[in-house]
Amino acid sequence: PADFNGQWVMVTNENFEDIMKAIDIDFATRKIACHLTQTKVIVQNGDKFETKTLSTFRNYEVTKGLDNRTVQTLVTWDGDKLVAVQKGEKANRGWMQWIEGDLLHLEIHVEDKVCKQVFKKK
Ligand code: RET
Repeated sequence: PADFNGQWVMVTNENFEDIMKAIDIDFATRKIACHLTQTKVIVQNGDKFETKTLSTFRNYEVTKGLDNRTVQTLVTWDGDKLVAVQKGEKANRGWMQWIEGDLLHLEIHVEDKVCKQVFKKK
């Protein structure tokens, strides 16, 4: 499989606010969160991943939700892309993550909203 190991610093973040709205993150949190430079720390061992999304404001570990909803997450490989399907109350929820050169791409989707994030290897 592809190698995602490392620290990745956000360079672009499109439509993140739409995603936060779609999972009902409150206004005050959204206003702060959409300006954060997020860092992703990934520890990968073959098919085993520990991914943390860090920021000066709040952190996120994939096993814990931000919106208190229960989702059933299934992550699979599509070639060298990681594809997550998150079954739950919100339709079409999940994300896709892949590497191009020294960039990490992450596309997050909920309902009809799509957020595109790009991170650069530190
Ligand atoms: C932050 C800041 C506080 C508010 C919100 C956040 C959202 C984090 C998200 C992370 C998704 C990570 C994924 C990782 C895949 O490997 C930045 C913690 C709402 C949505 C999909």
